[in-house]
Amino acid sequence: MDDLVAGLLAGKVRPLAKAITVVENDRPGKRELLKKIYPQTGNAYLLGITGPPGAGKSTLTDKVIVKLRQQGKTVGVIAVDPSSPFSGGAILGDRIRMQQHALDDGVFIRSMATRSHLGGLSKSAVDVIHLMDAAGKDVIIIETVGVGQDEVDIVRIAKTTVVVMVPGLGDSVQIAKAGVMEIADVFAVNKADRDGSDKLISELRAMLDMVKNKEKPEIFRTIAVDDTGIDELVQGIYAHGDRVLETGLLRKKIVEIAESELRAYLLDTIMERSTNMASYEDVVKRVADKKITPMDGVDEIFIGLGLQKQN
Ligand SMILES: Nc1nc2c(ncn2[C@@H]2O[C@H](COP(=O)(O)OP(=O)(O)O)[C@@H](O)[C@H]2O)c(=O)[nH]1
Ligand SMILES: [Mg+2]
Repeated sequence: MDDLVAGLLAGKVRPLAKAITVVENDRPGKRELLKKIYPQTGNAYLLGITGPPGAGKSTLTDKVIVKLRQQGKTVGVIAVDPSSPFSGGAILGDRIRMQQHALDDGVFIRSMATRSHLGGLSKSAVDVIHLMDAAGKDVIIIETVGVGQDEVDIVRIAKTTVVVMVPGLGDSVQIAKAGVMEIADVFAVNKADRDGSDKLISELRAMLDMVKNKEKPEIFRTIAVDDTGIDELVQGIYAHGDRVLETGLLRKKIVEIAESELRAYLLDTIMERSTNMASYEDVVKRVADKKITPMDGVDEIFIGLGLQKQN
């Protein structure tokens, strides 16, 4: 364990890969490992990249990595694929799209399927972020598909979130979906080589005009496949990051992240302990049979767990 932690903190590739396996597979030692590295986290720039499937997120990520490497920054990437862990299709695609970095020790890419869990952050994704952070990655890119709540939540922990959009996917639907307006710090209108990007941008602007109490995100036009607009996008990302720092929002965000992490663990812990209780099934059955209300069921479970019932 000590060797693993030392290697990880020194930024070595193998220990990081090993530590990620421990965390993802819930191996023994996970808790101790996270405890040891946790004080060393909080230094990476967490960058969320989200948007609909096929928007070009992985291609864009790949191009952003190139820029960051040119600036001498080390990069971690977590590509979260919510599709079936058995299909592997998108994960394979990510590997292919980012494989130019396979031999670069300054880039660590991990694709993972989201596990089924009860709402909130995908804990293992967050734990993997902590590991990469402790391993000294300067920037950690979290690529998620902007569909489910899990993905939105993962992106919530990012300092800057880029929402990738493409023309012709039913623009207003795209824009209205999944609280895109709330989560976007920066927009990338990708596939600008295709028709309709002007229309998409003007629709976006119109939507943004209606959003109050929030800084208007900058919109960048990109063609990820031929590296167009990537410099500007990276600059826009850093400009946003600087504003977050200046406005003192970072501390607020850090506390929010801590809170949502705590919440995810709290929920998981309660669920794990509850479902391990002998009477759990019985409580479920009685709720199903309308014998007790779910509220009363919760009281019973809490009492069973030795938690005091509130008045
Ligand atoms: N025409 C065009 N195709 C693109 C562009 N960016 C990405 N693509 C293509 O769109 C497809 C999906 O890209 P990918 O990065 O896997 O999308 P993701 O699902 O959002 O990660 C791939 O075939 C890319 O080559 C672009 O700017 N223009
Ligand atoms: Mg992808």
